[in-house]
Amino acid sequence: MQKYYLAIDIGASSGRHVLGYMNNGKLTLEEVYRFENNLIKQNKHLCWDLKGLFQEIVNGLKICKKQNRIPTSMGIDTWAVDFVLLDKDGQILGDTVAYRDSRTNGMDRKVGDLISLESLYQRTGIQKLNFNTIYQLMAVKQNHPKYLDKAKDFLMIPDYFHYLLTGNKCVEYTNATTTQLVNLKTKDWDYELMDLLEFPRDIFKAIHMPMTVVGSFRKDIIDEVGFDCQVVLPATHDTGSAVLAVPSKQEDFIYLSSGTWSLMGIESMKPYNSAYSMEHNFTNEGGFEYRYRCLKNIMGLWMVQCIRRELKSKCTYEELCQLAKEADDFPSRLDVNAEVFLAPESMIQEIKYYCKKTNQPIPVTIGELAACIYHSLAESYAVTVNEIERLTGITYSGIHIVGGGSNAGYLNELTAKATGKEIYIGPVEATAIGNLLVQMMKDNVFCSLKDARECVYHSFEIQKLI
Ligand code: LFR
Repeated sequence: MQKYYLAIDIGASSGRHVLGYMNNGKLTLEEVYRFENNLIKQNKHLCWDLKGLFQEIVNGLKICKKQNRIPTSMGIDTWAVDFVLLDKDGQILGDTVAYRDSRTNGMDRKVGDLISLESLYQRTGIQKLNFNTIYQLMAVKQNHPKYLDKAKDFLMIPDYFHYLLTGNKCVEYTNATTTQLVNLKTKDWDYELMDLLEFPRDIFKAIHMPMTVVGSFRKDIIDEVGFDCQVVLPATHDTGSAVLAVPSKQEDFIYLSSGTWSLMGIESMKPYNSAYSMEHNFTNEGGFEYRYRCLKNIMGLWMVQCIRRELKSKCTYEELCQLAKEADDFPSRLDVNAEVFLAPESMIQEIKYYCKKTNQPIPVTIGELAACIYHSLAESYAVTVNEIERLTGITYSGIHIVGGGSNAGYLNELTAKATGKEIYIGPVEATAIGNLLVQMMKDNVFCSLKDARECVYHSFEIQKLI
C-alpha cells in the first residue's frame, strides 16, 4: 500500500497541504488543498487570523480523507518569530499580532537598555530584525504586562497548531531560535537573558528537535476529519524546511530561499558571529541536527506582492516579470532593506517617495515599479554574495534558488548577471519538500539528509542558468 506523508506549509500569503510519496524511487508531490492567508486589522494592530487558519488546516485534512489518502504522519511549518501566550486553560492571551505590526517600534531601545547589541548577538547569533520575538515580547511587557503574568506557556505558531491537533504542547528548535532567546552555545533557552529582560522563564518549556513525535490527533479532531494521524515535528520554520530541500551535490553552496522574503546564505556546522557578521547583520538560525543557517533577510517579493494587491492586478507573477522586462532600462534603484518597505500603507507611494527623495526618476507603470524592485533585489543579492564570501573565505561557484519566487524568470536572469554565478533554479515547492523529508527520515525512507537531498536532486527538474 502507498505510504503518504503530509506537509502543511503556511506562508504569509497562502497555505497548502502537500502529500508526498515515493514513486519509482522519486519523491512525488500532490497539492491537495490551498488557501489564502492575509494580515487582518484587529484592535488597530496587524494580526493573523489563527482561528481561520486552523479551520483551513482541518478543511485540508478532510480532503485527504475524501480522497482516501490517509497520511502516515503530518507536520506544519510557517513563517518564524510570531508566537502565542497561553493561559492555564490553553487559551490565547491577547491578539495574535503579526511581526509586521508597528508595536515593536522603539523596543530595540528598551532591550538595548538591558543588554548591549554586541552581547545579545554574541549570546544568540541572531541578526537584529526589529520584529524578532524578543522585541515583540518587550512590547507585550510594556503594553500588556498582565498577559505575561497570566501566561503559562509560550508557543510559536506551528507549535500552537500542533497543540490544537494533538493536545500536546511541544516547542520546536529551528523556529525557537528565531525568538533571539536561544543561546548559541547551549542551543537551549537562554534563561539568564530572560532574567535580564524580566521575561518569565517558566513559560518557555523544553525545546524539541525535528523528527520528534508530538502525538496523535485528539478525539474531537479524529471525529471531525475522519482519521487519526501521527504529528511529527518538521523544521517548523519554513526557511528551515526550504533549506533542507536544496538539491546541492556540493558541500559548500549558497542558497536563496525566495518567497515573501529572500533569505540568502549558507549552511554550516559552526556559527558565524564575528564582528564582521554582526556588522553585516548575518544571522545563525538553528537547523536540522544542529546545523546553522547563516543567512541574511532581504525584503524579497513582498514588495511585488503588495503592489499587485494594491492595484488589484490580475496579472500573474510571470506576466509581471514580462512587464518588468519591457521596462528593463528603467534606472531607479531602491535600498530594498529600508525599514519603510516593511509594512507601508501604500507600497507604490513609498517607492515613489523613495525615488523622489533620492533624486531618481519616479516609476509610473506597473512594469517600471517591478523593474525597479527586481533590479534592486538582484543588486542586493550580489552584495550579499560578496559578503558571504568574505565571511567564510570560500568562493562559491553557484547559487541555488528555491521556493515560490524561483518562478520569477526575469529576476533569476538579473541575479545571474549581477552575481556572475551559476544559478540553479528549483524546486519551487522546497518548503513543503523539506517538511516532508524530515518526516520521511523519521520513517526511515531516507537514512540521512545527504540521502534525502540526493533524492530531491533526482526527483525534481533543476534548471541551470549560466
Ligand atoms: C520566511 C520567514 C523568514 C523570517 C520571516 C519572518 O517566510 O520565515 O525566514 O525571517 O519569514 O518570520
